[in-house]
Amino acid sequence: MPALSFTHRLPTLLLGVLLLAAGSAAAAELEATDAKLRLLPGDLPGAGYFTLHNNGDAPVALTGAASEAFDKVMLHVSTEEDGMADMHAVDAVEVAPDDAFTFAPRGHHLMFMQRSADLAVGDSVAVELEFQHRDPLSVTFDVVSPAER
Ligand SMILES: [Cu+2]
Repeated sequence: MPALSFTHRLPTLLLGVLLLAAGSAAAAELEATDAKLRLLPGDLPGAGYFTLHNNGDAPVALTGAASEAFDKVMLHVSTEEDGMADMHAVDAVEVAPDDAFTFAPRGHHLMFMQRSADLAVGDSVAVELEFQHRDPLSVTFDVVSPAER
């Protein structure tokens, strides 16, 4: 029944048009949601988690990140071999069009090293996500305690 399926698709189409009208197409193409920085005490590195949404029509490759509050930010992935937790650096994370990639505990994360600014739980931190062949994306990370999620 073509008429019925058209009716069902209509609200989605309308929503898409409204979203495009609300913001610039460039801003909506790539977005990071649920960005959190898990702060550890002292000089211990913090871990960043977020979901990167690629709403565009070309793949994107996240190649790094930077923040004024830390001297160094790295892309890491956690691994577990023979019950031993470890982590190593990742060169890039690719996200296909219409796909999303989640950085989460025990998986990929941003490693925030060598803190250069005072931070406390409840603060927010500006982080630039860096990509291959495209401008960086500025994302605000909420600073959370290690006990959170
Ligand atoms: Cu790490």
